[in-house]
Amino acid sequence: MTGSSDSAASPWTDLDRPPLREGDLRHALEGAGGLWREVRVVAETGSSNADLAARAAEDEGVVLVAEYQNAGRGRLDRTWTAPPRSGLFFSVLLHPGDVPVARWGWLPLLAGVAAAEAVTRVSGVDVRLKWPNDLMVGERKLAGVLAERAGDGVVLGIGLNVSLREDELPVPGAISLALAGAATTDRGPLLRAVLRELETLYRRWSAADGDARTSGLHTAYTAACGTIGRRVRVQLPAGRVLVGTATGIDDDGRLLVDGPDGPEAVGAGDVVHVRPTDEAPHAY
Ligand code: BT5
Repeated sequence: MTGSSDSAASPWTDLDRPPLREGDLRHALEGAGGLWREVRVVAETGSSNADLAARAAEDEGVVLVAEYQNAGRGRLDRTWTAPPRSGLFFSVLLHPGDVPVARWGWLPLLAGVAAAEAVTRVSGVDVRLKWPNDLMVGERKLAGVLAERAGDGVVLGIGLNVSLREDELPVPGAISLALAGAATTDRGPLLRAVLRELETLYRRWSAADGDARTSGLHTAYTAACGTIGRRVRVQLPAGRVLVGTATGIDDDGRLLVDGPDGPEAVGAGDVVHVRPTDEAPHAY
């Protein structure tokens, strides 16, 4: 799992991208009754999500941070790619055992809210969520969340672009904090802030038995979500495309879309924010 990232690192990376300091992170986060009981930083791995999924039987509260992933995972078999130390790539293991499984679908949304709030606060960059849990700066993607069921647990993974230059972006629609004019690109404080916010929201949500309304998560998500009120084009899993106006989020975290056939609740799909002029002409 661990190894040297030398093969993938350029001299520029090593000079200008200092490593995360595991000791500082552990000191700040571990113990004292907090959720995070083990924080580890590895130089390289395939996927931090895959590594923690293999450890799903352990107690919750493990955090694994990779300085580089050579097989980073996105949703739906897609990939997450970024140069060594250019961002934060980490996963956490949770066991929301007391919360009804039907409500676990809120966890990736919760992670999105926590990351967006913490990153906005520390970096000064206005980060909004694109449903379900992409972190966006304007219409460009800053970070993504991947939640995977593993045994009795859930592995939440977050990939956040911090110092990538324009020519390093893996896809044209991406952005980094540096490119967005962030007040800081120091990854330690950013990671600590995200993990603290994640702990706060997770405890609140768990204490409310996963009820998004009474825990305040529904309100927080709605406030952070830039999709609501927008015209959207949704690529649904079955291949159908739905175009309409996003009006809100239901109690299950689904996106409510007012489409040509009336209101619809979308549980999974890829959303594109569209300007009315971008829409394909309606077929009458
Ligand atoms: C996601 O998937 O956005 C979830 C990404 C989660 C990555 C973290 S890193 C730590 C943990 N360990 C893992 O192995 N994964 C998690 P999705 O919505 O499917 O988006 C993937 C798509 O985003 C790709 O197909 C690309 O188009 C684009 N993409 C890939 N790398 C990107 C990057 N660095 N920045 C912005 N977009 C990227």
